[in-house]
Amino acid sequence: MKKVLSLLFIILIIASLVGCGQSTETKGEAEWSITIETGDKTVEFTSLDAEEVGIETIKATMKKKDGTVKEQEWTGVKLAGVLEHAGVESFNSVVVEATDGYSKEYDTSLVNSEGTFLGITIDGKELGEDGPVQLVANGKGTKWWIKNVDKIIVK
Ligand SMILES: Nc1nc2c(c(=O)[nH]1)N[C@H]1C(S)=C(S)[C@@H](COP(=O)(O)O)O[C@H]1N2
Ligand SMILES: [Mo]
Repeated sequence: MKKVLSLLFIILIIASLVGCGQSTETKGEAEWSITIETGDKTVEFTSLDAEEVGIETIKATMKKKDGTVKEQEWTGVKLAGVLEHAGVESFNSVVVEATDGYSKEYDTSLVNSEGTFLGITIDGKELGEDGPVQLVANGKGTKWWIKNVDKIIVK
């Protein structure tokens, strides 16, 4: 009887180890990835990293050129949280660049603002041709809202 029990115990341990192996494998599938360049290293920031940082629901208002404002409900991760996750401790400014080459430079106060974040969904929907991620700058004009974010360069 003792032999049977210890055999069962060993099988249980092996089964749980195999189970762990599988869960780390499924963790490898990121939906999107952007690049973060710091002075000394280049790292990837993926949808899985975003989940680790913590995806929040944030309301943001865009100032349109005709003077009107548009409020939308976003999910995303704060830019400051992205930088912290990438191990960035200090910076003077951050350049956010899109796949089409469009870019803007954000100063420390704008980067650390609650309303500056990597937006992932807007009003419950994925971003489609503006995505997979868009830089949202709550309260700022449309030129600060960078679609198709490709790279974050820390200066
Ligand atoms: N990737 C990318 N994002 C961008 C731009 C761009 O050229 N490329 N232009 C910006 C500017 S100047 C404006 S006014 C708005 C235009 O957004 P709309 O086409 O949705 O009005 O996108 C902003 N984000
Ligand atoms: Mo613009």
